[in-house]
Amino acid sequence: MARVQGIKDYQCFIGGRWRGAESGETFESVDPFLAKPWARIPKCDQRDVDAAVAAARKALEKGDWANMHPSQRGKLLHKLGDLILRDADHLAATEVQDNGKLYAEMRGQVGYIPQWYYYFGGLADKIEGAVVPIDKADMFTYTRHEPVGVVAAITAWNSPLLLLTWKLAAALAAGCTIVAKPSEFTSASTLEFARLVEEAGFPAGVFNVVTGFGAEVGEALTTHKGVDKIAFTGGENSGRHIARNAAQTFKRLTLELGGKSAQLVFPDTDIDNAVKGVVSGIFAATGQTCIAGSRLLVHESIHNEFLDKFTALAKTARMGDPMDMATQVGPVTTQPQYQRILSCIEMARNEGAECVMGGKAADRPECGDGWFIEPTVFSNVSNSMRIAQEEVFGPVLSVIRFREDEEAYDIANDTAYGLAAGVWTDNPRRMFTAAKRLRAGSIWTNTYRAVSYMAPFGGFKNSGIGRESGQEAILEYLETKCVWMSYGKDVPNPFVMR
Ligand code: TXE
Repeated sequence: MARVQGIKDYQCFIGGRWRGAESGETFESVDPFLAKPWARIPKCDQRDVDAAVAAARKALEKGDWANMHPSQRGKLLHKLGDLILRDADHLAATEVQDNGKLYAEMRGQVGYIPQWYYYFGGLADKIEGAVVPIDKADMFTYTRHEPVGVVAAITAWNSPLLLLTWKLAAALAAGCTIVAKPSEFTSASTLEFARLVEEAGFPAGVFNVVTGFGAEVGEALTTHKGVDKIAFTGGENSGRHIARNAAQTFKRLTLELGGKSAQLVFPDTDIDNAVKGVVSGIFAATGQTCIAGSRLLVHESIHNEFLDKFTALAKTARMGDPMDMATQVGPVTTQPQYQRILSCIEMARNEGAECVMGGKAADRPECGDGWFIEPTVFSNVSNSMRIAQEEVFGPVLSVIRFREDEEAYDIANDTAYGLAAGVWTDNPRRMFTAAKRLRAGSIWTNTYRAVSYMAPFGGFKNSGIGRESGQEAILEYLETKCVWMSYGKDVPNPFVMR
């Protein structure tokens, strides 16, 4: 796919209007492969956030959206899905120019995104309350599920539209209104996407995009009294800070904060399959994924064979321009992230881990000026090392040996995170035991990195709060109201509880 040449100017989308930031200021978005700016983005501040939240509140409380029948909401979601499909090539190329991930991966993701809008569009008119068979005489009691309100959707740079969609499709189906804030590193695709929301015919104010930095725009949103719920994907520290902000007005909260997921390889597995699965878990997307399988727990009896086969396959990975369909490992998205990965590699060496592959910035000619890191493997890692405990968010694998199954489960669980785990075995007893013993939101057996609009996704422990996708995700965007109606003739004793 072709890149945008020169610098493209973007505007934010507030209350159905395209405009610059109130301050008139902008900031640059940088292409990670070329290490050069390619887009100018409005630098919003508190004033823009106030305007966006006011527009979202207005749309929530009065007018076309507030009065729209859920079936009609579902139709709009469906239409939005169709438009995304129509423009998938363009949206995917925009994401690649912003985040440097492979076009092959982003095109696949964007092509799959419509499914969330179809699925949640179908759910919009099936949000049913219940009649409670109440234990009081002459009383009719029922529940209503109502939209939670104005949602601040704050996303990270690794998969901007997918992460937004996981929030937006459920929130729109529930009847909420949204102020989205994409990462300052990757704002462009969310702004391109907003054009499709407009074209689909959503009323003004239902979906707004403010762009800018976490400390300014993110802070303004997460402390705003007009915001009822925050749905966030990002780093653990930002998540902790946001949860503190949310507590001030008890905003509802969904957090997806990454992980340190383990891939457990048992001796009865098909080694060649497991090798492919572990490679895909850590080197696909250059390891910049919340579900990266960054710890390999391998049985000591197959340790050497596995590692030989693993490094042999990983060494064949083609690095280069992410727009090229043949490229398998692209650059790191941001310069701070590139520096962080290199410092994690240094840290692992200092802790005594043995680097058996990579371990440095890539200086291959095909990498140009991009922020590339060689796929890296550390063996002889102990689970107490920081390299085994901290999320690197890059192509760095830590290899740990185990002897007993129970030991493997204990090591896998010995982390502050709990997002995902991979299990490689042909033994059904191990499959079920691992699924029960591992404390993580997604367990993949003989597969890895599978997600679906139908399957709930989220983390245990420090990996987050709440679930996205699947039927239960809609509950994250609803409040339950209980309505009591007495049809008795007399009001009973007013001095006691009924
Ligand atoms: O994320 P941030 P960063 C992890 C990964 C990475 C680390 C830091 O380990 O190394 O996080 O990445 C907004 N109030 N993940 O610094 O800062 C910010 O503007 C409100 C895991 O890029 O958390 C952006 O829109 N918002 C993760 C979003 O938060 C704030 C994916 C994410 O940025 C804010 C990415 C504040 N005070 C990184 N501060 C995953 N779960 O997959 C920042 N933001």
